[in-house]
Amino acid sequence: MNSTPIRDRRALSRALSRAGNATVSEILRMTSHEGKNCCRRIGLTGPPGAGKSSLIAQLARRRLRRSAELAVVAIDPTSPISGGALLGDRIRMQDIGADPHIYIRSLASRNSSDGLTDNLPGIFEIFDRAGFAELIVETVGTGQVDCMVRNLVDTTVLVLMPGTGDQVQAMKSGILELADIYVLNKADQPGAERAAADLKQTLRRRSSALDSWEPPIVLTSTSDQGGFDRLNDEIDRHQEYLSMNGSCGGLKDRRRASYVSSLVARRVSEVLHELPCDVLTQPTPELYRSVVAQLLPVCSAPHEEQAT
Ligand SMILES: Nc1nc2c(ncn2[C@@H]2O[C@H](COP(=O)(O)OP(=O)(O)O)[C@@H](O)[C@H]2O)c(=O)[nH]1
Ligand SMILES: [Mg+2]
Repeated sequence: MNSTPIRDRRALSRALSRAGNATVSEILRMTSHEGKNCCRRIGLTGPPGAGKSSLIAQLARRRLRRSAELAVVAIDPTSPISGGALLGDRIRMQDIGADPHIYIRSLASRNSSDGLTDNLPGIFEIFDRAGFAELIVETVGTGQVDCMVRNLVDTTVLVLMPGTGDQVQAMKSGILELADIYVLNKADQPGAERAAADLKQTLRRRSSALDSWEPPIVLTSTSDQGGFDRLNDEIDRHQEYLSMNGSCGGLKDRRRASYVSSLVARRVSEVLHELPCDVLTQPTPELYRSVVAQLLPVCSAPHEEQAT
């Protein structure tokens, strides 16, 4: 595809940092004008080490054939155990990092269980407004974050690998229900075919009453370029499915509702944090009223500003 290189990377980086550190009040001011909201979003999730970053490095060039500019957002846990993961991501993605049409941003999930300290929806909106046609986000595969990410992307890809009981873990945390495409990566390793068959069996039991999309299972491995091509095609097929079924509008409504819900939750914890200690000793109904009273001024701020 004919494309222009990303224009101002430094301005984009600054805007993303501002969004990542913004308070709820600042976020509401930043997002008072709706973005174009037409950036296609693909989420890759799955346990650490399954090969998500390696897959993104392979997928990115293929996606660029469909979009002029591609954003890649890699979210990693902020923990001493996986502290090296961000560096690992950068190494795995360094091949694509030099591409003038690809913008990569690594984010630490900090201590939040839902990834929202990084204001992920706000960060995605910045890519929207900057005119990116497509965005790939990599998240760490632990329950809450995955559920949240599903609310933020169009296509959720769950990446698993053979021989680790990943499917069982995924089932336990409920994420097996949530993916649009399943990838069994490291198909070069023993037990891949077996794991794919088990996964197929498990998915058969999944309720398909909600929609007519049947999630495919794609086997991938660094030693077979064909698997990456198939994954790329399945992503296209899912995006076509969404637009043919008019699901895009519903997805965007769900996305906005989830964003607002997370902002309210975050504002409540901001308010509780700011309250003087003596207010915290009040009986529950009074404390509740104090918190609610503090929420309202922030909600009305953007309108007041627009009116002036
Ligand atoms: N054997 C094999 N190893 C792979 C494959 N894909 C990735 N890896 C390796 O698996 C490790 C974890 O990969 P990474 O992409 O960082 O996983 P992530 O934590 O899910 O992002 C790295 O050492 C990769 O080189 C594959 O297809 N086959
Ligand atoms: Mg990674």
